[in-house]
Amino acid sequence: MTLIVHHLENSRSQRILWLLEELSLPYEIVRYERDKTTMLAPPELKKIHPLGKSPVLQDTDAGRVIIETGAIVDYIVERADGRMGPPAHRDDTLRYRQYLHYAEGSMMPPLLLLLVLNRIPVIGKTAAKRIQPMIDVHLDYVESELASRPWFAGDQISGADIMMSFPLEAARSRAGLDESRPATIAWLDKIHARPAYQVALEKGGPYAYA
Ligand SMILES: N[C@@H](CCC(=O)N[C@@H](CS)C(=O)NCC(=O)O)C(=O)O
Repeated sequence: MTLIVHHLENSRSQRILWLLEELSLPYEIVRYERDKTTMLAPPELKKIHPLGKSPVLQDTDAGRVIIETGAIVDYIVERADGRMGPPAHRDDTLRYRQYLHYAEGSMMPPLLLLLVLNRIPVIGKTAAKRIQPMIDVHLDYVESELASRPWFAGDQISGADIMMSFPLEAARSRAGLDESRPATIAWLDKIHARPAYQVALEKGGPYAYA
């Protein structure tokens, strides 16, 4: 099995490197730099997949190209015989599934909107103030969840934690996540201290959120 991660600097795809390191699976990385002005991915990424977004996982043996972080996490977990996948307990399984979708489906959209609005002079900053309360609802929910269990799905680290890392790192860097939400900050510190996270960071290159 040859897995190639098409990895954009300072991006969501850092999560895939972290997952592969947690699982000790062999993989290769093709690194891409953002355009310095637009911050978009370079056009070469469109040669791998028409959307030109990262992450993209290429499985050369199977002749497959997979996009969407959650789908890539599922694919890798399957390849790893379920390690880091849905836990055995039914409630934990349901939470695992929820967070796999929640990270990109619910939490990332307002964070992305905030980023875009903050780049628009004057009007953007005013509009951004309306987005912050929406993000706060998510941050309060996550804080209550992490105050009641050590990992997102339950007692064990899983793909749910991998998925939630990027929105929470982004929230800390640009959306007011701070020590006033101690369980979430403790969880971030805990994932950042993991050896696999650190190795992934080293291999991935520039990542402004850790
Ligand atoms: N929901 C998708 C989002 C993919 C996405 O937007 N990736 C960003 C990286 S943070 C990207 O490639 N941005 C560069 C661009 O849009 O050109 C996923 O989770 O894979």
